[in-house]
Amino acid sequence: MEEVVRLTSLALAAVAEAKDTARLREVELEFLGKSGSISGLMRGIGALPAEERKGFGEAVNQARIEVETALVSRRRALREGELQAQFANEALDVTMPGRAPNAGLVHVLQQTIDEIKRIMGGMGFEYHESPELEEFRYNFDALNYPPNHPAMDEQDTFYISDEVLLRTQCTALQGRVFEQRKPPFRVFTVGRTFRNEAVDRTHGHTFYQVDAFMVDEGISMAHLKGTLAAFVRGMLGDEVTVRFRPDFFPFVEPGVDYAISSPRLFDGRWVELGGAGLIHNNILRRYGIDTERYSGFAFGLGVERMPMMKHGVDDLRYFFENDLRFLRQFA
Ligand code: FA5
Repeated sequence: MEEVVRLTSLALAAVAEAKDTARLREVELEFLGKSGSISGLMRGIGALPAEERKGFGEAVNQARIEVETALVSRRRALREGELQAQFANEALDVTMPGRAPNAGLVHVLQQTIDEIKRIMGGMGFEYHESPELEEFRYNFDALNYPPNHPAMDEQDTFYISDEVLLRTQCTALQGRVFEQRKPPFRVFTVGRTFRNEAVDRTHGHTFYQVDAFMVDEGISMAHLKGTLAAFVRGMLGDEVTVRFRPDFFPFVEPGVDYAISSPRLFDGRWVELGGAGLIHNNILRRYGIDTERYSGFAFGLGVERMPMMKHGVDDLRYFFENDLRFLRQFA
């Protein structure tokens, strides 16, 4: 009997001292497991005198129950503590500032191109893609340049072969459309153009152009000027005025260069934006269009000029240098 009391108090002390549930499991096996010391007491029961056996058995069971109860409550307490520790360990501070996402921004020229497409589209012009690597015949022949015409020298460019070149003007789209479409139509394109140019503040070897043209009955210079004015006002504000001056391009007659000015931009100075005119009858006839019935206008312009005016940028080379300090100003 003393052994029962001794083992019980040993077991209870071990339970109380266990620091974690793993240790508790060891204590359980040590005393109550199959070969545990309290379980082992029962094995000696046969050696006792018969009248003591019942009392001894009851005492051992009592001891077992007592130790088991202690184990259960200690385990609960330890588990609670272990969970608390785990929670503390895994705690997330949801108020901590996050990592700022590293978002890019749309390049100022692309912003301008998107705006051009929106405004031209709004005026009923269909957008057409056209190739940067262009055939000589579309870049020049189809546009009424006679062979060896000096006007070609103004657009000296990069030849891939005698027939293929980097286009010098987006007007090269005209022949491709005239081959496939019958009037009326309104079409435009935006894209890169290339010229073997002495590069300076306002001239690049690579730059963007918009080119638009429209063919319908009774189209006149008035439609051209009205369309251009609506377009540049959409881009740069309602106060913009458009000035025409006579100019020569083989593919228009009459031809003009046009400049724009706004009291709010560039100190009201005139900025030449592009060339325009009524599509030359030679071109219309070449594509079988009845010039008694139809006429058309065309205009082209340099894209960089617009953000230069709008933001007071005095050198177009900034647009192509990819200096983020410059580009981030247009976020
Ligand atoms: C043309 O390219 C004609 N295709 C425009 C045209 C279209 C006339 C339809 C009539 C009818 P020009 O070479 O002037 O024309 O160029 C047009 C515009 O492109 C210029 O006014 C200018 O804004 C821009 N540009 C021309 N060369 C450069 C360059 N090297 N760098 C930047 N912009 C340029």
